[in-house]
Amino acid sequence: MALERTLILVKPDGVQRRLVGRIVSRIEDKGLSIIGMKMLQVTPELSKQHYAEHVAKPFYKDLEAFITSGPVVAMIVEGPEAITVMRTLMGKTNSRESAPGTIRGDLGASRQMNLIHGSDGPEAAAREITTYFKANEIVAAPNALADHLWAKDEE
Ligand code: D4T
Repeated sequence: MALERTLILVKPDGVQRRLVGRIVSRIEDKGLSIIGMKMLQVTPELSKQHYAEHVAKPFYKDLEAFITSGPVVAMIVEGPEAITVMRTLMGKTNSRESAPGTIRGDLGASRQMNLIHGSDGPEAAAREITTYFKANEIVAAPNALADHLWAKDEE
């Protein structure tokens, strides 16, 4: 198992619906660490960089309009297997199909307005963290509760 970092966005729908606090609470409740956090406006250029794999797809135009429609909250989240743990916590891309108990399953009802983004693998996480954060914006500190959250061989 590995201590991983993942890039999380509370998307414009989450910010407009005043769900930032509840989404952050879900991440903190899980015992993960937030080691970088900021609010920003995604530009069309940043959207194309972030969603490079989707730029040629039919839904990209609407996706860019949505992700640039208002501020987002970007976070770097750290913890054992944080990438997978966050994907599980988020639920399926289409919120209508997301299980109750997940962020999307509990709070959302849309495929596009699905509240939260999380990196889908280690390569994406590394690329996306660099896209959204400068090195000096990462404030990593030891998790003081680690001894109560995981065994040593889980880190
Ligand atoms: P993100 O990347 O935003 O966390 O979403 P996922 O990783 O869960 O899902 P994705 O990359 O497949 O899709 C990116 C983004 O595009 C929206 N979308 C997706 C859309 O508007 N229409 C579609 O048909 C699909 C497949 C939703 C998430």
